[in-house]
Amino acid sequence: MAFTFQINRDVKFNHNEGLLEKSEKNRPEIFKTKVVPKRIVELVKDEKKLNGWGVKEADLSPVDLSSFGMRRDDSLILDFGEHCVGRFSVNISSVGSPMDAPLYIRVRFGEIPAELAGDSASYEGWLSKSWIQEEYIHLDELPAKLSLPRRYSFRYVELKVLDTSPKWQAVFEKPEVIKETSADYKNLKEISLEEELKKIYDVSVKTLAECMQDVFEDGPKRDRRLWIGDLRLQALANYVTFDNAELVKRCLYLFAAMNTTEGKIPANVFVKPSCLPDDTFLFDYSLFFISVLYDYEMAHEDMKFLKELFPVAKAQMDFSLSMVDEEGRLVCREEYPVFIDWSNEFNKDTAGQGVMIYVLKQFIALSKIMGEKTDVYETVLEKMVSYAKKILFSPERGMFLSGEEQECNIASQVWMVLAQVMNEEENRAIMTRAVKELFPVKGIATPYMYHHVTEALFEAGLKEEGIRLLKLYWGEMLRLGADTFWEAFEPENPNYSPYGNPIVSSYCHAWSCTPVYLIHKYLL
Ligand code: RAM
Repeated sequence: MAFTFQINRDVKFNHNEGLLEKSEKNRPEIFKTKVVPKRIVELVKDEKKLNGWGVKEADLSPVDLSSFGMRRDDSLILDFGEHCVGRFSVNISSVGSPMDAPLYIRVRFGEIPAELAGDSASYEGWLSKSWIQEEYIHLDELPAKLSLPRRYSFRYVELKVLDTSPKWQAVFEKPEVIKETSADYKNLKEISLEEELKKIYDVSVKTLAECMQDVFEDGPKRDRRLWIGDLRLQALANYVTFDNAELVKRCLYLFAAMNTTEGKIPANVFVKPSCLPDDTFLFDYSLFFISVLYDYEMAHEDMKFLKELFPVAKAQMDFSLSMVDEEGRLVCREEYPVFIDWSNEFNKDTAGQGVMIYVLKQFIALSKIMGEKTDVYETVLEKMVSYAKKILFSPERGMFLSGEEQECNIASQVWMVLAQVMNEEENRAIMTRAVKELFPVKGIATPYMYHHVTEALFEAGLKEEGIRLLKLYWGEMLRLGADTFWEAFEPENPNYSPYGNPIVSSYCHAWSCTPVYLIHKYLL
């Protein structure tokens, strides 16, 4: 795991009130629906499920709750039958003698069973433990309706009585969640597909919907925030499903309003309690602002919007050009890393060059729509492509190499293919080699990178390989029990968590929602 915190307190940000107002005008409607638990379950060890935990139906059912008094250390797990993002409430009363002590309970929320099997006290990971969805609550008076103010992301809710008194028991009734999403299911069209792909399709739609909130969040459990790398993929998946154009606009306005005075777009922004950019910068994420704008234009031609945001896109591109040397080589800086994937175990120079070429082409296309001159950009593009072809491509290996060690990794092939540096036939040959020599992919835990690998296979015309990877990667998450697709999954090491403990991992994560986009683009 190599994603590290950045602290860049000296960076000066713009705060364009006009653009922020526009982002506000595009704030989405939040649709709310009530869901009640479908059953009560118990945790069971199950090696076939993620982290070795599954559930089985308990003898008690939700309708029996009103006659079930709970005393010290009693607990139960409510199963809502689907992944939910929303607000939880439950009515609690006491039975027996008068309530001679407060009720003390613990409420835990889990997207997967394993989260409830863990003990939060043992968590020592580098990510804040404040993300653990667990509350300790005192109630002095019963009956009461407990309505938790936070929004949670879960399928399972564990209610545990830490103490009552020997004289009375607590009774829980009418547990419910009011689910929240800005995805309008009315816009979703039915499609027909063979069974396994349809299941993958449906779960990726659900993943997307759960992440569509007031902004496109990366994960409704964590980080509950607008990250541009996730946004780019969500927007693509959104156009072929819910098609909430305003939500994409809102997110683009937010980034555009809060770039740095040098023109750099931050990797993520906060919107609560007020709009604030994060002082984290990833080279490729910044560039993807242009990509999201380009994709938006392709999906919803909107000249007025493009005119508003083009100067911000141009500032980002002009800043990025300063990182390209005379030969056409992208020279990245340590304080502005290329992300590509969480892993830092491989060299990212060539992949970074591929991303820059990919985005530069989109920027030139946008400039042409704007009627702007493009010669400066075309010159750099030519140089970058020629550097890639002459220096980075190895005719002997039939693939691209990266860094001083001349490393041949999957990310380089993928981004050079996505950037269409070579022609169709060459791309096909490159990905065919990659499949032969670099598959099965190892050491990659993000669906984000797996998305790009799969897309590169389709782009190179290797349809069967693309389908195989879709089924292998996203299909395997389903086999391990996924209701929504995860933030991290390393097929060769399924129980891997980037944080050393599943309780802070996100099991509904935007950057894994892309099968729906890939299926629409390449298979329907
Ligand atoms: C993590 C999140 C987010 C991603 C960044 C780079 O914090 O998973 O989705 O975009 O990494």
